[in-house]
Amino acid sequence: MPTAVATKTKKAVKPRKPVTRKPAKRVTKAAIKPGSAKTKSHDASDLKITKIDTSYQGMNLQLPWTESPFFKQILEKSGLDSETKKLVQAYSDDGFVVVDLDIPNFDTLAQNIQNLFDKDNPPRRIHDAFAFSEDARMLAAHPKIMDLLQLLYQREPIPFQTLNFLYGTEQGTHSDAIHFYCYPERFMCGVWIALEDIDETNGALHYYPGSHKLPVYDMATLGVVGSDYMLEGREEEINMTEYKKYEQLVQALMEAQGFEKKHLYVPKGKALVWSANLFHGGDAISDNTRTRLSQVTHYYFDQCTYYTPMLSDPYMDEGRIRWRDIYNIATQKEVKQYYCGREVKHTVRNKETKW
Ligand SMILES: O=C(O)CCC(=O)C(=O)O
Ligand SMILES: [Fe+2]
Repeated sequence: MPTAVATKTKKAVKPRKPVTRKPAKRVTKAAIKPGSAKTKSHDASDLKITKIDTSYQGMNLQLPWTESPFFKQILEKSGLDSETKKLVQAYSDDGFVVVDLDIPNFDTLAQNIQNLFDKDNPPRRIHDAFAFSEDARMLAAHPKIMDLLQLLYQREPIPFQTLNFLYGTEQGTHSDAIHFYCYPERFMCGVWIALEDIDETNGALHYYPGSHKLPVYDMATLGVVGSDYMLEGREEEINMTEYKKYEQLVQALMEAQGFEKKHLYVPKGKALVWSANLFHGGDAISDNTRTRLSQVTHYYFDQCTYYTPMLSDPYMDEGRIRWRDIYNIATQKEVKQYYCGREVKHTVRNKETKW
């Protein structure tokens, strides 16, 4: 499993055009206690990379074992110690875990990441900072995170993109499975790291425990042909139009199904791992003087195929699937894709190549 973070080679990834907003000072208010709403967290320090037999009655399903219908049986015979069992059980039940990363020199690292943002006209987010920031790359491929994900998925984790935020995103609730997904299903997750204290006023992350157990909804569920936007070169436009319908669906789902909204009020250094279909988003910022420095890394796992659901219609024509080329931030290599153990090659479609 790749844990070492190489320091030399850099991939020329062009960060996306940043969205700018007014600069604000980074103020930490002594009166506000981060983590005051008590977020239970686990210690990620002593995890042993344990290879677990994820089969049940000779069947090894193409699903993360934590999301398998045989999870209980597999966990019982896993041989994991009781603390690790609790952590894995929590991930299976809730779709997330909060962990202490306990990274040395964390303040320097956080400061280095803050320095990536232009002081006078800071972008609200930096896409794929790992390409030019060793700190962002180190966080994305951190051994503690890689070990934890290896445990939870029993496959090699593939960090494939980083997002650094200076401010709260105020992003509507969603499941990442609408943006990037895979087959076999559910082999994807996000790791969100607080690079400064997070509380009620600086736009905390929110999430709905247990919501990962819902089906994966896509644009076609709403009767929308997302691939048309790709064919017509209107990829950006779908976000402003049909995606709003998706956000409305999610709101209605959370309410109708009675999921409880939780907020990640944590001190810097804590990380939340969310599973592929856990619904989450960014809270409103109530204090505009506050930043919310953070990093999200999205991970796939090996032996899968990878695609963008919002622009795909697998059941239309011969199957319109917007495949993704994946670069592994940890190994610094392009990732081979597999279907049931067989290597497969896809063409990443766009307006020119069509289907
Ligand atoms: O940081 C946030 O507020 C949400 C980010 C998010 O949803 C993501 O990166 O997948
Ligand atoms: Fe997300």
